[in-house]
Amino acid sequence: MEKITRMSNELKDWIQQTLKSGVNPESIVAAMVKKGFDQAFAYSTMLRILNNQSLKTVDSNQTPYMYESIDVAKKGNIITTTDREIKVLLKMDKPFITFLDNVLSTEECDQLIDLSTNRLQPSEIIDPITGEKKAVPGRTSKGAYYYLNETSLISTIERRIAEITSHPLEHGEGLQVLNYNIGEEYKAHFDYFPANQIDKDKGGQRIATFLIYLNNVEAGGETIFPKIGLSIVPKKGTAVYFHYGNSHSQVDRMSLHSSIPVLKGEKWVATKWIRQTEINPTRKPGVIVTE
Ligand code: PD2
Ligand code: ZN
Repeated sequence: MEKITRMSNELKDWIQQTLKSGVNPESIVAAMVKKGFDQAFAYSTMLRILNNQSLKTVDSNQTPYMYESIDVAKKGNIITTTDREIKVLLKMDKPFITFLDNVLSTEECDQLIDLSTNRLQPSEIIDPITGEKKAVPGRTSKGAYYYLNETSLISTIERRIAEITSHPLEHGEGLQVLNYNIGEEYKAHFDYFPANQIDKDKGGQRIATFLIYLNNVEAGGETIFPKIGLSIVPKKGTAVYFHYGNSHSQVDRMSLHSSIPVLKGEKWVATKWIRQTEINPTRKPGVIVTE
């Protein structure tokens, strides 16, 4: 169904009144999306109405997120690893996002797709209430999961990610390869865990995501950051790296993101979620949908 991208004056008045009555902007946006509004449109309208003051970026029980300097941002426009030169294409501070080119070679992308094709299973999320894994309509892709250093290809990729991000390989969850067919998507979510599901003995909170694009998608399939109106178009061998957890254990709600439906072709990505400390490498990954 076509999403609504126009706003009547009545609706604008209603939003202003509702904001005045103390309702949180994010709840209003969520209500608009439920009513059929395009999410990016709903956020940009809300920002306009708020005179471009930033939207609330934290849980109600969290003090404002404190942005800290991120190692990648200090590495210049070309990041040199032991085996590759990575080119920085885009940098953003708040939320911290960087888009990188030449992260994987064409051959590495193809090999990872080949390795994963027979291993795909319906993707699951972790239920934020029960903590159990389950398939949900909001995440229609299929996924293949790998243990740390499972093959030499996985090992090479993991070492490279660790060198680029300066986060030790052991802080990373097992690599996850996702495949989306036409119409498949991953609705808006945060990658970090709700406070009640952080296991301090198993790496603690997730603080960053390294997402590698393994193919070009003919139409659709962008990774969207709806709160800032950013859309990343998949390009084979590139990666988006975003950071959302600081040394005070705060999480950045500006990191909300989604993968919009593939319209033509298919989409392959590899995701590495990074934790605060070393995790048990036998644990398989999962993601929380909270919005
Ligand atoms: O495939 C994507 O673009 C995407 C978007 C949002 C992947 C993830 N999140 C993820 O793996 O967390
Ligand atoms: Zn995600």
